[in-house]
Amino acid sequence: MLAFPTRTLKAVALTLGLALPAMSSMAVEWRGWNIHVQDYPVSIAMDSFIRDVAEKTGGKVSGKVFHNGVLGNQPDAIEQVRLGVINFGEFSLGPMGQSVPEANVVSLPFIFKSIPQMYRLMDGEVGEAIGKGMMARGLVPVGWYDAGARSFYNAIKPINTPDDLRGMKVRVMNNDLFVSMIASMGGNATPMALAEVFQSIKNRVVDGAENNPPAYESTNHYEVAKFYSLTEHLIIPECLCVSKASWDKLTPDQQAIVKAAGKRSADLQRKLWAEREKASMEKVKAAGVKVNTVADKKPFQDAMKPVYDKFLAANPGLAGLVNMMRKAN
Ligand code: BDP
Repeated sequence: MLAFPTRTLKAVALTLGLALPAMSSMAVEWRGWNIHVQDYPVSIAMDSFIRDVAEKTGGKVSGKVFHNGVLGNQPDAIEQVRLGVINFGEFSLGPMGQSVPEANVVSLPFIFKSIPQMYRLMDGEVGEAIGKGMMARGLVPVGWYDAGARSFYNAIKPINTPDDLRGMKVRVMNNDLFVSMIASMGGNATPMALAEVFQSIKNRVVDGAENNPPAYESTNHYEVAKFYSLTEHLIIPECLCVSKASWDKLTPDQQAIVKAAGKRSADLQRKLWAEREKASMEKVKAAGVKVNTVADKKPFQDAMKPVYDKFLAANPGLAGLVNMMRKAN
């Protein structure tokens, strides 16, 4: 058999208008989606991931992460990665629930009992079940990142009981579960892209939102919503995901490299996250934010019953997983 260099084959194929099968010897350049600012734990870990991949594949798979959401909002970006238009991204499992039903189990309020428990379950059975759901819908999870716990902030008053949210307009991420979560406490939820939240609070289109300390701080929302109430109602992990379309074009060796780099980047992200959480809390307090802890979370947990009932009625196939998570220590 005659051996032609890949370049020649490619040129011939192009001239003849033929499609070439994916060739592992061809170098690819990936684009990565990220919503966060450049010095955010997620951003640093993603940059390190793609550098690591480039180095270990000898430059065959390299790329660049586009920070600050410049490649579009999160719900759109999830679809773009599913389609392979964008090669990888770091997503909250919150908005991902709209395309991957299994991911919704972590968007049930108070489902995890603590961050260490979330790690344990995500690194085990729960992560596996969600990962399978993602794979079936075009996303390959290569690392579970930490996003701490989300709490309410607003421009009006501290939240101490579910009733304090009555009548309040609260921005939520794009997922029906969060709309019913706010409704169950008598508030009005507005799903909205993160990029619009600052102006919307400033102009009082909404009264507040909810997020973890680093997101509250890095988006400057603390400048316009000065009450931060530590309800910690949602612990939603995040995922570094590769598009299955891009993944399928890699050799098994390259796939192993990408997986290992994803795992290393998650270890780095989790370490950076813990540090940033502390720094963000200090920064917002120094800026005059009134932080209150919520001594009794039970009334909030009790208020979530309709959210669970509705979810389980609509997703009977996920009841086993949800029950397992609720019983887990
Ligand atoms: C942050 C997540 C980010 C979400 C954002 C939001 O890291 O992925 O887009 O919350 O509330 O904590 O939209």
